[in-house]
Amino acid sequence: MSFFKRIFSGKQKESLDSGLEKSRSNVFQKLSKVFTGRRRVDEELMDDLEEALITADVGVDTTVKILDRLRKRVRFEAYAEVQELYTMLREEIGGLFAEDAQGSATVNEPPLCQPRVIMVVGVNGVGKTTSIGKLAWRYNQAGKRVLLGAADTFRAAAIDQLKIWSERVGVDIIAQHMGADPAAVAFDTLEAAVARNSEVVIIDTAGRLHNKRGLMEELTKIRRVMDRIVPGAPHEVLLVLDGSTGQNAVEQAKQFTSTTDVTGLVLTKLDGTAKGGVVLAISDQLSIPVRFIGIGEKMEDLQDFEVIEFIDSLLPADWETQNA
Ligand SMILES: Nc1nc2c(ncn2[C@@H]2O[C@H](COP(=O)(O)OP(=O)(O)O)[C@@H](O)[C@H]2O)c(=O)[nH]1
Ligand SMILES: [Mg+2]
Repeated sequence: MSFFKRIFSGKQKESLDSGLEKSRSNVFQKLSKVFTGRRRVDEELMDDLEEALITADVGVDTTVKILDRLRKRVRFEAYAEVQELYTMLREEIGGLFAEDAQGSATVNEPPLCQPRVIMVVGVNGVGKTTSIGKLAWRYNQAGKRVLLGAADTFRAAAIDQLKIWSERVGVDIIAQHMGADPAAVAFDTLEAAVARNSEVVIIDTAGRLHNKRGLMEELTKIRRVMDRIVPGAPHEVLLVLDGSTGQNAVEQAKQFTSTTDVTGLVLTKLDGTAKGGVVLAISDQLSIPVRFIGIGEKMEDLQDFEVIEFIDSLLPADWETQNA
């Protein structure tokens, strides 16, 4: 039995499409410039395509990988019409990520231990608390008993924000006063989870930069305390990244994951940006899987990241007809 439905429903695809609207039109605009008025695939066109993908936030390294494959194919097939190149592009990107995604196929595995403890980390304002609310909603919808822990005690507003989400979703929350020791809140939350027989615990944390030593040590302390109550906790550490920051999100992910054990990534705010191509860069560049993407501010707006659906949405198969 899996936690969430594995199959992508038509409704999910629809919201993914509308969430990625800005990114898609950005990619289209860039590709149109490459393809318009040209009939033959030559090296100049390939260079332009390369540049288009890089500036669509797919990033240099990932673009180079895709273009290498495409160049080999174009060379091998000796002659290619510009029309065919879009199809080839989709195929090669799809192939690249389908291979990469194989190792991360455990996205929706059921919990192995109870309670399953998820700790959420990342810098300020990226969407941690919002993603926790959405995630709590999904677990709640899946019939799980969820408990939230407000371990971001830095600002009173942060605690209130999580409380509002807990009410909206209809799940319990453990919170203390502003300025309380985050590790103590995590401790209380796990104790309560054990007592209440909660199935999923999600711990919010204060925004921190990977290079702020004191704050990073605080994370270690929170972990240690949780492990004492529920051995092995946290079972998941989700790093939240703001997708609208494009390549900065890639850098942030690289730096954060080099100092903290992170098990999965959450990319938020893809609805408000044309930089959605960055998701491809991140899932190619990091060995940690992108688990969820945020495509809006509503409860339902957190989706599993499914690479094939994502590519389909960013580069639809019927682009030719749409743009004829
Ligand atoms: N449009 C959009 N806004 C989001 C998304 N995720 C978070 N936000 C907004 O980003 C802002 C910061 O989110 P918050 O959860 O407080 O960030 P935190 O500081 O990391 O906890 C809020 O205004 C959220 O509503 C998303 O997927 N799409
Ligand atoms: Mg927050």
